[in-house]
Amino acid sequence: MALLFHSKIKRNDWWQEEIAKHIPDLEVRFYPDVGNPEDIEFALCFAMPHGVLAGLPNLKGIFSLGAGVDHFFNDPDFPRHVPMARVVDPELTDRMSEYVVQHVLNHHRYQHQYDQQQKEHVWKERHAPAARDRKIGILGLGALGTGAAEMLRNLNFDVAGWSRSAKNIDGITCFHGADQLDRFLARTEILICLLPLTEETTGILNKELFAKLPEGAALINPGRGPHLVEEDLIDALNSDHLSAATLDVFHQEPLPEDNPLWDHPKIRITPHVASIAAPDRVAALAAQNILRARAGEPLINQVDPDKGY
Ligand code: NDP
Ligand code: OXD
Repeated sequence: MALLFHSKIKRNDWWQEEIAKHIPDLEVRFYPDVGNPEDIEFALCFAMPHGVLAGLPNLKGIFSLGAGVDHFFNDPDFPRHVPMARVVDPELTDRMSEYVVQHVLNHHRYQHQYDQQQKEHVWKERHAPAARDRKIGILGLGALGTGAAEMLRNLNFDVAGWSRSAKNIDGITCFHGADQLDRFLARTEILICLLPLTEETTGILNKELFAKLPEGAALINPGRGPHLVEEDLIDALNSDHLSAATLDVFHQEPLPEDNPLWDHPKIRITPHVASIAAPDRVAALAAQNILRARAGEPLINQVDPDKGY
């Protein structure tokens, strides 16, 4: 029996070695070299071409190479009955928290405005409030949202978060559900989106939501591109309702050269690098789950196909 691997980053020999460290007798095949589809017991992948997983009749487990699993559900033929798992890993969380802190500090200390001032040779001081008086809001209080919230709290920011179910996190003001979203937004000066991409969250960063943020609020989106309605962001920045935005993820990646987001003076762009799980950790997690699936045990970090994350 074999594992089928697919990633946009081609380091096949390396993955073979990493997986062999844990399960030496597992044959690893690299898409598109599937061989006999009946041999494939597991898949470890990101953005596998649509329909491929549905053609593997003996699959016992599907593992995402990343934290997000929207790439699975985008496939109309995705075999939802096969147990699936995603990556939850402290190092992945720490890297995301670093990204969030880096960009929160930029917005908090007006770095976007100073970058512009430098281009225009303008000397104009702006004094940021104390961190305890800066209100940060995180959409999504899962593995990544909670990690970022805690790191920001430890820098003394006034941090709130919003999730689907109720939470109780030390030092974080927690809101949940559609009924509490407006109250959460009304207090948020720097908004970070760390939601998974689902039917419910697609397009959530839109003009109605921006209108509920205080004047001058900033946005950081390391979630997924389709969370954002790009035209609504451009309008909100042009009208000065929002002051600036940092975007890591996009509807189309790489971001097409002619996309207007590139040149907007209030937008800072990073190329989907907010966080990444180290391959040795991903291979170790997949190996643990392979052994569990073979023993008929539930997977670690199992994804609920009904919730979509
Ligand atoms: P989790 O599944 O751990 O957390 C998701 C959070 O979102 C949970 O708190 C959940 O609420 C909340 N949520 C989901 N749907 C809703 C909803 N409809 N209304 C309110 N809250 C909702 O995910 P992670 O924290 O591990 O990852 C989040 C996302 O980050 C990934 O899905 C991926 O898109 C993105 N990501 C981006 C990376 C990058 O480099 N840019 C790297 C890694 C991930 P509840 O707790 O109640 O279930
Ligand atoms: C992920 C990502 O989901 O890298 O892990 O975006």
